[in-house]
Amino acid sequence: MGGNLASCAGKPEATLAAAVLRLESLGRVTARSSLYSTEPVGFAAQPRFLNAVVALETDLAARELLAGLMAIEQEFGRDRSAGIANGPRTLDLDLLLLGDLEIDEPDLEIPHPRLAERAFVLTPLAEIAPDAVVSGLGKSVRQLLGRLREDGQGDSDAVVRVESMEWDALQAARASN
Ligand code: PH2
Ligand code: MG
Ligand code: MG
Repeated sequence: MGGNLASCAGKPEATLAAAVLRLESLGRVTARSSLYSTEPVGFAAQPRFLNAVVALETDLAARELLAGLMAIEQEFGRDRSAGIANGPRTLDLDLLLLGDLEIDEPDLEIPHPRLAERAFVLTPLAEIAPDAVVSGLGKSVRQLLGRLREDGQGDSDAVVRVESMEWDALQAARASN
């Protein structure tokens, strides 16, 4: 998940925290990474992003899950019509992995096709699923992140772990539900 514009929920950290709660409508959130401040990739002239990764246990099929994620993006004001590719957004919910499923269709690719190149994805993903094997690539998340770092990515301010009251409060909110 990621975002770099304020939404109806507030700042991006509030949006991401609120989105985790909404993900509970699609299944059970079983793990979540720390929150990271990340350098924009693909289009530089925009604010830094906040990114995180969560694990969701769900009975939904890939397409149903995708539809659910897009509906939640819209609840938080995601406007795809105004979008520059890779540009600023209130909330982006991308499907990274779904078990060992592989789907290669124009509007749905699993595993996420750019996952292995993106430190802002692999760093939080490695926190919650270092040993997950990325189907198609046959490599674990930990291996992919190691390779990215060898290639010189992961310079000091590209992906920085941040503390957030909103994000930390989530645990308490979920526990009391
Ligand atoms: N998402 C993109 C493009 N670029 N950069 C960062 N740092 N974080 C993102 O989530 C991100 C991005 C397309 O979805
Ligand atoms: Mg994305
Ligand atoms: Mg997306």
